[in-house]
Amino acid sequence: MSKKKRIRRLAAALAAAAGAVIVASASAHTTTATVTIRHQTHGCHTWALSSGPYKPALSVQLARGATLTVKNNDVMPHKLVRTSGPAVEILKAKMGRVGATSRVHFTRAGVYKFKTKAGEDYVWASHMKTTGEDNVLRLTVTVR
Ligand SMILES: [Cu+2]
Repeated sequence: MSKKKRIRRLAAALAAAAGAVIVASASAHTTTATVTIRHQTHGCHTWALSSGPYKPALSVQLARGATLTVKNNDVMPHKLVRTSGPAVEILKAKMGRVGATSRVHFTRAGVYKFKTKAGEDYVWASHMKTTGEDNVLRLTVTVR
């Protein structure tokens, strides 16, 4: 095999492996997921699923029995609230300090919708200015 061909094959194998990783993370067999809230100048806050992009609205696919952790790294408190879907307990819904976490354990299949209610900036962060309307963080969790 020529060197060029070998490199091309290697590139194809790497691309296939990368594709497999993406498929695995999106599968319904995911049993834990972490969503992190961050502060940002435009829109005040966004959140991201593991190392994914930060956005105001997220969707997550989980397997039955999975646990979702929400971590608040914003400069203000957030309360996690369910807006629709099956009844489910939210442990420590009020995340009132940097690094506070809230947990939801899903035992039933269904489509759950959540949002957060943001509070006032912590005193030490009250000088921070943001631009645009504050985002309302929304999350759709599909449990199969
Ligand atoms: Cu914020």
